[in-house]
Amino acid sequence: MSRNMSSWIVTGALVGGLLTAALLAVLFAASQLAGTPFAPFDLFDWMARVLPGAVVRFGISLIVSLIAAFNLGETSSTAKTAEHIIAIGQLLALGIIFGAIFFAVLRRRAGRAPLAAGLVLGAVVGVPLALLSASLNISAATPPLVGALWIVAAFLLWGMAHVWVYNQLVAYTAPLPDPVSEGSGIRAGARSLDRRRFLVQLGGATATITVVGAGVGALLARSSDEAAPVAASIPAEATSEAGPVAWSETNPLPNAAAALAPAPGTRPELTPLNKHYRIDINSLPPVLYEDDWKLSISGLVENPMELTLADLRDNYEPLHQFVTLSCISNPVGGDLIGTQRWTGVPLKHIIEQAKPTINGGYLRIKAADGFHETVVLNDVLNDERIMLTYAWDGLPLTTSHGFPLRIYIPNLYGMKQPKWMVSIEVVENWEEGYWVMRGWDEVAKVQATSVVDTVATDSLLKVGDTTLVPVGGIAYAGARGISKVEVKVDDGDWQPAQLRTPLSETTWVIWRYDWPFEAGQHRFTVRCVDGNGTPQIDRSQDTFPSGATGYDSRSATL
Ligand SMILES: Nc1nc2c(c(=O)[nH]1)N[C@H]1C(S)=C(S)[C@@H](COP(=O)(O)O)O[C@H]1N2
Ligand SMILES: [Mo]
Repeated sequence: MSRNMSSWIVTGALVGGLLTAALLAVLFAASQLAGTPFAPFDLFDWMARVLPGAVVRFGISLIVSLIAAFNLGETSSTAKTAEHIIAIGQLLALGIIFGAIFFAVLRRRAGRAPLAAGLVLGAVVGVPLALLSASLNISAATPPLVGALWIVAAFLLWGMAHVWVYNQLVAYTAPLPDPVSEGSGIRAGARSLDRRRFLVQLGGATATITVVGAGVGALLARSSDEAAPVAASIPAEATSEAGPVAWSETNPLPNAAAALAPAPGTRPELTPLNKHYRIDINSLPPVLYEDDWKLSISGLVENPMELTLADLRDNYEPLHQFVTLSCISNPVGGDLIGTQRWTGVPLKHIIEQAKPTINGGYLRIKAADGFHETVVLNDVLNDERIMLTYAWDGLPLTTSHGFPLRIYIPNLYGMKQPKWMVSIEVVENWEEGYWVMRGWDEVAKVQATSVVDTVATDSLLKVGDTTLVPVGGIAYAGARGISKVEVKVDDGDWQPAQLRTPLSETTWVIWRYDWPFEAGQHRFTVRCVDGNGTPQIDRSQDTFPSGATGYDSRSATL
């Protein structure tokens, strides 16, 4: 390759990077302003769906372990931020590569490039992205066609900008009319200076667009949990003159009179709504509007149904359940677990109205983001706790947590429980759900787990002559409940902890152990036994494919 050619390729990469950064900023600002799709996230989400399960799994566990290793904060929100950065970086890299290739191709013909070449470049990158975005159609507020046209238009402009820049650079480097004439050396030097100055100006202009676009976007950033789409659906229970109020703000917890108080530093028994972990396959949560939404119940039923959110809320007696939800990707002691008060309708009542035919055996649930799962029909008919959920803490579900409707199934990890539900189809045969197809456990029953939240070294207790150190945390075994928690200090014997009355039979249980103070550094390990008498598995096992097992422990210096 000639030196000349490689310098054009490097310039093409630079120009591609600058123009793509500016384009991304404009796409971002528009997505925040007008609700158009943000192409990098759509590309990322598409890849998450089509890449082999093992690759996706590797990516997720790498991100989760990096967050833990470097203490980067709450796992699920940090992981989403990391995904966003990767998504943007990926498209930027694509822009750099295409810029380099484009300049190399143009350079093979002498002279100026036609504008049509830019249209071709824009179409080659923009059309697939637009199609992908329209077919996913997850989080954009604009109709798919509008979103697709916008993306194509933006990329065509981006392609033409490449041609314009290229032609400017050609003009600065074109051979001079009379190479032997006096002074041409000086003029060539001046031109290369002009060329450099042009590139610097280009860098300044694109940097300005990038910063302004990103800034405008960030200022407008529609919080992913904006109230707009849900405004119409506040349950009667939550309305007051002051507007919607969370149930927990005005009601005592059902175990408020429990004898045992949590050790200081134990996590909140009811997870605040904005602190609940969020895990799903979307860069941005799907935005559904109550007015356009219906739950369809079809398949092997005598009486197919279409239910609005108001139907679910007004035509059925609401059921309130305190629920602990855990992600199967939660490592031992991890933060992908939370407890809330869920409100909905037992699915049994609705399915009975739809009248499944004799050969119906399973419910196939589909969600707006393409997620899906299969539930055993008999389980639904035998367990009223399996519930279509429309409220958390007395408020409509937030966009991130599945508005308008999600399912609750006791005893199972979150991967079995679709958010953003759109349909239930009664089918004859079992089918693999989204994560089961990608290698995860078919049943996904929660593993018993227990966690040391706190060794409260600054809240020592005096009882007579002894000083006690409150140690505490949670234990959880799904709907099986917890019958016993034990704590071991260093290599001592297992000592029974006290259990606080839980919020319900399906939530975590808060435990506490007041340990007689001994100076020095100590290691506190916890284990539990579920309500059926089955002890927590002690063998350490990774989250894949059936959920993590093993004991949690924490060191403290006293
Ligand atoms: N539609 C849909 N539902 C979904 C998912 C998803 O990606 N899409 N993720 C599941 C997983 S893996 C978990 S752990 C829970 C998390 O629910 P949360 O985000 O409300 O905590 O949602 C489940 N439901
Ligand atoms: Mo999950």
